[in-house]
Amino acid sequence: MNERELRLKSIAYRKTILEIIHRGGAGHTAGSLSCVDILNVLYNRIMNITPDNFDQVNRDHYIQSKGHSVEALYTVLADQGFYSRETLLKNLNQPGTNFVGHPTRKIPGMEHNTGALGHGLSVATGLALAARLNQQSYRVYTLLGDGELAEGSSWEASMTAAHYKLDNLVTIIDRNTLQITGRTEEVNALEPLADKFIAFGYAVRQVDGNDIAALVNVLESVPFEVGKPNLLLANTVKGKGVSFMEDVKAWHHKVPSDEQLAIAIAELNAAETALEVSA
Ligand SMILES: Cc1ncc(C[n+]2csc(CCOP(=O)(O)OP(=O)(O)O)c2C)c(N)n1
Ligand SMILES: [Mg+2]
Repeated sequence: MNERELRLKSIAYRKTILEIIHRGGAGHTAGSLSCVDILNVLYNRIMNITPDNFDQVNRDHYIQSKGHSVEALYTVLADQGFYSRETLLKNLNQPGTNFVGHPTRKIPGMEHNTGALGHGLSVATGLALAARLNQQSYRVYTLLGDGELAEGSSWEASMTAAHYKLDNLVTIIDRNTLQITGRTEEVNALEPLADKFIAFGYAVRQVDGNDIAALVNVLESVPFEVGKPNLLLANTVKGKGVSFMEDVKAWHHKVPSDEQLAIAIAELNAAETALEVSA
């Protein structure tokens, strides 16, 4: 998929995320919008994960440690053909469904249960180490929130990943600078974040995590350094793509009203038209 197609996909994904959260009456709106460009590039350009190979071990693996942004992942998995978009639209948060507010392995294409923050990197590190031990060629990708880094287990896993020189592990931080209760730097400061990861033994790159071309570029350059785990600091905007949601704390898990949904969809339609006209 080329860059223009990927950019159109991101707009379509954003519309679906908003629609399912609106219909389902709950969800993590802004965190899904901040990371959806990353998921788009991973699933449509970088990773080797399909409904046909999902039961095989020697394919890439993706663990979404910031499980609360499951609406972005549900949307992308539907588009990959793990289930239909209609199934997702109809079921999110409905009684008796498996399409609940955090990832579970009851959903086709879902690698691991997450939602309690701080677990994904440990599991991803284990999977990456297993590839090394079993002489398999797959890579393991995991996405963490920046607020999530308050969980100490992420740093324990980082020590292990560096110790075992897991350059088949790609850890991406959705660095939107907000967590649930405010700015990360006010709640539990992270900076200097890149320096911390370098000190833990990662090869670190930074990218605009809402820029499709930049994401393709950097993710195609993995491994960043042979013998070191990869860390991508993806600078994103929480609520990206919808003017009144961007960088606003309250949209962490606020649900758009009918009117807000209409305005948001109109904005995304305008972005889509602008992209089509520029072709
Ligand atoms: C162990 C644990 N503690 C608390 C929570 C509640 N919680 C859900 S989302 C969130 C904020 C996460 O912030 P961040 O990782 O920055 O996510 P993003 O900004 O990408 O939405 C918190 C504290 C949780 N899910 N798990
Ligand atoms: Mg955050």
